[in-house]
Amino acid sequence: MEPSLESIRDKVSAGVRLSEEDALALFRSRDIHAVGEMADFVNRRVNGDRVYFIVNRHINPTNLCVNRCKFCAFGKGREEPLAYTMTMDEILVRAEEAWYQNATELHIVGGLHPDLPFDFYLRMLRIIRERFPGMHIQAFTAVEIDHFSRITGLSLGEVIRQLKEAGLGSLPGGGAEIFDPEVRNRICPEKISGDRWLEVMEEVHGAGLRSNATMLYGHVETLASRVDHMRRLRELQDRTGGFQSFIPLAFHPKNTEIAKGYTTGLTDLLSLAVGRIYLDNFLHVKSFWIMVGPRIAQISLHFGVDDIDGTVVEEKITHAAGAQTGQEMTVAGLVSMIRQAGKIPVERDTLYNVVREWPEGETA
Ligand code: V47
Repeated sequence: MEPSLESIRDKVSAGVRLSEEDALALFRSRDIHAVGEMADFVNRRVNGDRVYFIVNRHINPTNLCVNRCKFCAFGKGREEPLAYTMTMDEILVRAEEAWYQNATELHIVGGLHPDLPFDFYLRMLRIIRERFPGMHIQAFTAVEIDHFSRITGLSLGEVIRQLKEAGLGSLPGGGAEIFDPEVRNRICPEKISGDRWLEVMEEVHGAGLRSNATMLYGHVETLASRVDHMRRLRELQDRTGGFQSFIPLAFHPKNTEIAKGYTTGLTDLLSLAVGRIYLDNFLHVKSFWIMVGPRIAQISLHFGVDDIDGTVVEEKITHAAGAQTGQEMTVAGLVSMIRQAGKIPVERDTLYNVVREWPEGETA
């Protein structure tokens, strides 16, 4: 083991919280086995051998976006040929498909549309809740919540109250990117600040809703800015306890304004493992197989990850940026991937209630 990792391993074994310097040393390490072993140790203490997955469906109602983030290939201006906005019926057809596929969650996020009114989103939530009761609606990034507050003039608290009343169940973790203002100004100068993202999440948690947290890596960020990002997440989680899972997102460069290659397997595994070790107040660390690929997602189950998201079905954001993965994973595929890794597959709902366990021998 690299000598610099020994004192960190002692802290991890004793359950002592890591410092930012420790996290940096882990990111700099090339002793992937040692880092993986620590992450696995921490994960097992919390989740044992259980690995969660969810039967869900992503819906992206519009790619029109008033922001022009340089890392994003999904967002479009009104005049661009690939711009689209789904009708309510198009959204509902997707929700209905999900319902018939026994999905327990709809994951709905989109661009900041220049003129769709807040009422459209409230109506969407109400209709989905009415027609497909029991399906949890996880929708709108913190960036969209801020947008709703700006277009309506309502406070964050009031926006969240109305969304919750209409059927919003929780928030996904998108839009976090990297909080460090220097990096953020280079990759998404028009987007809300990191402080604002955290402020929205604090309000969301205060309103009794859970959310996730993401970190976009593999672009122009520094290792120190990744650690800073995770530090701010850990601090907020200490205050609210409202985050359910941490999801590092691997940057995809195609059709974006950031000239970079794809991330490597080593960077992907380190990001997941360091997240698991440093974020000692997050119960779940999730591999989004769409972004890291099913192979790394499977191996990551030995690097601190306890959750693979999900059946998905249709994915537009990463695929606009050159994702090589498919868009759908079957339950049988997820179960076998988890089992092959020597773990116990557990289908969960959005709030990590167990829907079904898949003990050895049972096939999907
Ligand atoms: O907010 C945009 C990222 C996010 C690119 O909460 C890109 O459970 C890579 O947040 N390359 C949307 N990433 C996806 C997201 C998510 C996904 C799965 C699960 C959950 C969850 C959340 O994707 C955006 C942005 O951070 N993104 N462009 C790109 N070129």
